[in-house]
Amino acid sequence: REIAPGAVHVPGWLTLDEQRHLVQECREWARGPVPMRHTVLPSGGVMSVQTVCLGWHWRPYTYTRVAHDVNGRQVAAFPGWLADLGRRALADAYGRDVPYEPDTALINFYDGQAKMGMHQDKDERSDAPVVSLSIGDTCLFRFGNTGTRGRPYTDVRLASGDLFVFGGPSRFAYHGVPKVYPGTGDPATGLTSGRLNLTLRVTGLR
Ligand code: MD5
Ligand code: FE
Repeated sequence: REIAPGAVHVPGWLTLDEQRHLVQECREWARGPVPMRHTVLPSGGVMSVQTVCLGWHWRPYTYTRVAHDVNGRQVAAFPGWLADLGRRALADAYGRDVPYEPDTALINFYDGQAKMGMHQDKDERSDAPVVSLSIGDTCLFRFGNTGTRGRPYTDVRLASGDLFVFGGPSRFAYHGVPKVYPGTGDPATGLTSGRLNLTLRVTGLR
């Protein structure tokens, strides 16, 4: 389960009921106030994943309360129950209670063609762990290293219900999603195709 120091994979952590609840909530969050959409990069490129944010609106390379790049509206609040879920996730992954006050969630939807290139998550001003929850189709997740975006990698399949925590020395490692495997999810989650990934984060902003 410990892929690297601080990087812990807990397969099947979410119950089916929890996954169904999260899928329902994600459908609602995807509607607005800021709709889920493909993020446009400063280069002009368009991300293949679709994203909606809670608490803070992420745009490379900043977080704001208001989605200036979409519709100028303030994003939906980060709910207390989701912070509770994040604390339970950390406790189960690390085997001890850790203080954790996430204030933003990035919710990514991958259709069968979507991928995410190797990158580091450096827009947060905090080294607190990132909690990642996967629902729907299985993906190939590529966990790299902190020094370079290239090899060595550890490839891991992330399936529906899996928890991954990235803390300590793994917080700023390169990582990406080279592939999703269509048709591998359980329709009982309420998601009939594609993959949802929720990441809970501490922005360090106020
Ligand atoms: C995903 N999302 O599956 C991944 C899961 C993103 C993103 O990469 O930026 O939205 S989060 C994986 C992650 C987060 C923070 C640190 C590390 C991995 N890491 O150090 O490997 O959609
Ligand atoms: Fe990332």
